[in-house]
Amino acid sequence: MSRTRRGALIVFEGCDRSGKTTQSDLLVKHFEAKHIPVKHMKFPDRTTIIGQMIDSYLRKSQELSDESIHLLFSANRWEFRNQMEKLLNSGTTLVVDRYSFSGIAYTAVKGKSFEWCKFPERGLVKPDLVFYLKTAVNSLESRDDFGTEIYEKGEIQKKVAKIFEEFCEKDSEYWRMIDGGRSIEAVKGDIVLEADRVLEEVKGSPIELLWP
Ligand code: Z5A
Repeated sequence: MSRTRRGALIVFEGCDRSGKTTQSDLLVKHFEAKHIPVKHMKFPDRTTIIGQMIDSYLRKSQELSDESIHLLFSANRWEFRNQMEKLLNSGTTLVVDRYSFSGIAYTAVKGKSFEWCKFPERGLVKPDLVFYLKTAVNSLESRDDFGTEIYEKGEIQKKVAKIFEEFCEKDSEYWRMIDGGRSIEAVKGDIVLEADRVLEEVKGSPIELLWP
């Protein structure tokens, strides 16, 4: 009896304007061209009621405590958790623009402990591959629209970048640091190679959860 091969959970992380949307779109198109079932997702997902509360906070029209906004970001992921697991098990690969690591990084820079930040993420699906698009913050500030939302400040982005780099070092078996300062095509080339490889690798392996 043939069993459906599972899809892979591939996440893009990075600072604001580092090219996550651009590269995750290109990766989705790459899989579509190969007729691989794929779904593009993005966190925060601003379409839900929780997502709309997050949107108001990011646009500075609603004030929230650090704890409340952290839990809302996490709850936004939990809204999609079961759907994500189902899609992966049915063979669909998920390409996700920001995930739990953004949740941890953007709250940790406000001074909350890592353990506190991680706790609400426990039990979400663990990515098979995370791309960290590393780009000099000074160059991001000149990209379109930088500076409109609450975290879009050079100082915050630099601290967040440091936390992503720590993840790359610590969890190197599924994190890949990609030099995002090159041309869009050059960045895509590296990503596609790694992503094709991971799709093959996960075929026989079970879905894992954050964090054991
Ligand atoms: N946040 C949080 O606190 N907690 C959480 O749990 C989560 C998020 C999930 C909104 O996230 C904020 O929420 C975010 C973290 C926080 N705050 N900050 N900072 P978001 O994902 O909705 O928004 P964003 O990070 O600001 O994403 P973005 O604006 O969509 O940026 P991007 O996707 O990384 O970049 P892009 O749209 O692909 O590219 C930006 C521009 O650069 C565009 O004009 C491109 O054409 C250009 N670009 C892209 N690649 C290149 C290269 N290689 N060279 C030159 N130019 C390029």
